[in-house]
Order: sequence, then structure tokens, then C-alpha cells
Amino acid sequence: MSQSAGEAERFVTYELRGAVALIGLNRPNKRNAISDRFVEAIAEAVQKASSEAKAAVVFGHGPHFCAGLDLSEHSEKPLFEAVKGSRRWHAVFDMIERGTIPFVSALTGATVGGGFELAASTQIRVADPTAFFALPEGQRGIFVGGGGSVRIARLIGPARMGDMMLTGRVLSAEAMEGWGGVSYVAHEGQALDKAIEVAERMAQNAEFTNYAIINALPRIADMSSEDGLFTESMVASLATMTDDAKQRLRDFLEKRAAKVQAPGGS
Ligand code: 1HE
Repeated sequence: MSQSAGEAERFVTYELRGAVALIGLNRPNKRNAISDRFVEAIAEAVQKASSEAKAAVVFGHGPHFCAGLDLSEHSEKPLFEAVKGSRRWHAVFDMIERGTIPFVSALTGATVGGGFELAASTQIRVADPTAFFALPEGQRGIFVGGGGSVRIARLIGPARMGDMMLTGRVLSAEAMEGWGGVSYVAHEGQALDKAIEVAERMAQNAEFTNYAIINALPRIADMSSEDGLFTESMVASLATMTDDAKQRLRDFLEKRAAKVQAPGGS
């Protein structure tokens, strides 16, 4: 794997594989718990991926995706430092959620607290059966600070998120799929391969359409129906004007493009 430079190297591995960037959380001895410097390493890798890849995968080295916030660091922080730290997580995860390329997270083992918040900022979540999901902030006497109250709540619903936080219940990959928090459950040991497969497929889409999906859909979800429909028409018309769309539509009409296949079709 090629690495991103300097400090970041210790926390994150980076590899560009074709059009897909692979970002590996690399602090397995601490279960990939996210410290301040770790957040900066993620930011650097996300920026690099956004500038040179068409899709990206975030995964954890070792058996666990991410044990969330580095609690040893957090316990030392004065109030305002904690606020600024949380706002930095928001900014970094926002580069994933509303950036320029789609991200897939490959989830194994602990996907806990801030780890789940990171996963919730990716557009697609692939888990294998080892993955488990929890929000133990209630037990730790803290609160979600990495965007979870917005992103996780919108993903699975505020009532379910509140249940996880209040009771500390732990959900399996299958249960989280049922709640809408996981998009695909892969066979054990296959989460990363499946995530790469999904990312490679997305990388073949028109870049502008991917950008519109990432940026327009969550904004439209925050709008009134009327504003949403108006915005949709604007985005749809812009997409049609790109050279990419013109070429792709011509390819279909001239029988050069793949047809949509029924599930299970070859
Ligand atoms: C950590 C962290 C961490 C592990 N911060 N050091 N997150 C949590 O409340 C989850 C806390 N972690 C756990 O419950 C468990 O560690 C796991 C279920 C994830 C994994 O268990 P296990 O048995 O494989 O590992 P371990 O022996 O518990 O941990 C190995 C080491 O990682 C150990 O350090 P060591 O020096 O004794 O070897 C642990 O202390 C360390 N470690 N997790 C610091 N999180 C932006 S706001 C977000 C708010 C949150 O994320 S709250 C949820 C925090």
C-alpha cells in the first residue's frame, strides 16, 4: 500500500486501486479509536481520495472497524476544546457525506460510538456478520459528538437511536440491516471485498450524477415537498446538460450501453 505522508501515515493507510481509493483505519491495538491526530489523518486521506479517485472505501485494519472516540484523550479536555473537537469531526465527516465522490464503509467487529458516526457519514455501509453496533455514550457519561444525532438519527430514526443510547443495546449486522443502518451484509471476512465491488460500480457512474446524488438527496430531504420538487427539476436539468450524460444517452440509444438486468440476470 502506498501511504499518505508524515504524521497521518501512522493512523491511516491509503491506496489508490484503479478508480477506487482504499482508506484503512490503522490503529488496531486501540481498536481504531479516533484521537485528534487520527481525525486529521482521516481528513488528509479523504481529501486525497476526493481529488484523485471516483469512489472510496473506508475500512478498519484488524478485526474492529472503529471503537469510536479515543476516551483517554477526551477525558482530559477542557469544555471549549471538546466543542472544537466535535466541530472538527463534523467538518471532516461532512467531507465524506457531502463531498464530491461516494464513500463505502466496510464494517467488521466494533462499529461503536464515533465509529458508527463515521460509518453513517458514508453513503453505503457494508457489514459482515462479525460487525456489531452500539452507542455507549450513556454508559460513558458523554454524548454523540461526531454528527450522530443528525446522521444516525436520520438513518435509523431518532427513536431507535435514542433506544441504543438509553439502553446500551448492541445490534448485530443483520439487525442493523433491518433498521436500515446497513445496506449490505456480506459473508464473514468479505466486507472489504464487497465494499470494493460496490465502490467500483459507483465509480463507473457519471461523476456529476454521483455528485448530485450525494449533495442533492440529503438537502432535498431537509426541504418541503414543494422546494424539493423544484430543486430536483433544477438538478435533473443540469445533469442532462453534461457531455457525459449526452454521450451515455447516445450510447444507450445506439445499443452500446448495458441494459438494466433483472436481479440474478447475467
Ligand atoms: C480504547 C477505546 C476507546 C478500546 N478509546 N481506548 N467507545 C466505547 O465506549 C467503546 C470502548 N471499547 C470497547 O468497548 C472495547 O474496547 C471493544 C468492544 C471496542 C473491543 O474490545 P476488545 O476486548 O477487543 O479490546 P480491549 O481490550 O477492550 O481494548 C484494547 C485496547 O484498546 C485497550 O487499551 P490497552 O492500552 O489496555 O491495550 C483499550 O483501552 C483500547 N480502547 N476502545 C480509547 N474508545 C465524537 S463523540 C463519539 C462518542 C463515542 O465514540 S462514545 C463510544 C466510545
